[in-house]
Amino acid sequence: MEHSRQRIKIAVQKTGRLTDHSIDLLERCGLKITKSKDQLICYGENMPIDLLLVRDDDIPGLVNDDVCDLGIVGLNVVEEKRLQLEQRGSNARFKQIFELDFGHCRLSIAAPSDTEYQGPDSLKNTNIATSYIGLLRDYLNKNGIQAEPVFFSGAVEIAPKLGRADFICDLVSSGATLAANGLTEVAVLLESEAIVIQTLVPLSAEKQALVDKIIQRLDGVLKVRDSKYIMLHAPRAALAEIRSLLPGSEAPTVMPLEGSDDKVAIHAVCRENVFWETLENLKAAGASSLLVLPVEKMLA
Ligand code: PRT
Ligand code: ZN
Repeated sequence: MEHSRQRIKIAVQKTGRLTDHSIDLLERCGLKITKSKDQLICYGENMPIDLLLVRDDDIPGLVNDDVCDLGIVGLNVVEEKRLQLEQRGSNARFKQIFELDFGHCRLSIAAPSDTEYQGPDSLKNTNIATSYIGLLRDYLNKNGIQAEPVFFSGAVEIAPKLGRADFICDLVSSGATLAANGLTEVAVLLESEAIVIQTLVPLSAEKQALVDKIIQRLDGVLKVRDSKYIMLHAPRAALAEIRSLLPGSEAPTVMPLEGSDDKVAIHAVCRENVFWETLENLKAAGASSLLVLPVEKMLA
């Protein structure tokens, strides 16, 4: 194994909502890892890339401090860390490079269902329980509201019942947890999803080349996520109409069909999902032998 300084380190959540998606994404980039979730480090078998399996809250810090080159983590955690660093007078040394379209949730303020909420002013002089002190303070400051954040590290939703807070500020996805605790969402502070962050600390040329390679692969995997490869036969006369019906496709390949002067074969990459309705419309426009295939990888 190469010297560990020459290997790329990617911070990934050890166990939680982001773990499987994150590892799946890296495997799609061609990384083979020895999966042992009990370990802190998973070594890449076929590339000089290792995964650090840690708590999600530690990921922005590890990238900020140049322990890891890349990290996969929720935007909520990244923004909270950025605000904490700003509060201490330092700038974050990481940047966001991709949105990953998983781990969707929102950071919201919620109130006991019998609370009369009439906009942010209703938060004045109240106590708000949260583990996102930075993001909550930022929201209160921007709205010019004096309120008291109360730190809760978990089970934030029970704070009003315990008499510890008037409101809560926590992550919501389906809303079932709020409903089960008699709470109603009143304001959304941040829409979040998993993102990839990269260190801003300059890397050696060798390491930078590897980071660029993994970024290019990530880009390729993410770009084809909803893409489909479509093949069909069509009368030459219907070409213009058929092209206009192909969703999100660039110049398709048009090929003559052996033994047929008036028909062509069309192949195209559609950058959106191809629904049954689209196929039915294509057929109505004269297309036949329609075939839709998933796209696994793409390198522009
Ligand atoms: O151990 P570690 O610190 O790594 O894990 P964790 O418990 O802090 O994180 P985890 O695995 O719960 O979440 C990781 C990331 O997933 C979060 O930082 C978010 O970016 C994202 N995510 C997406 C969520 C949710 N959806 C979510 N629903 N994180 C937490 N929740 C919780 C929320 O806190 C509340 O308790 O789920 C409950 C609400 O869910 P609903 O569906 O009832 O609204
Ligand atoms: Zn966490």
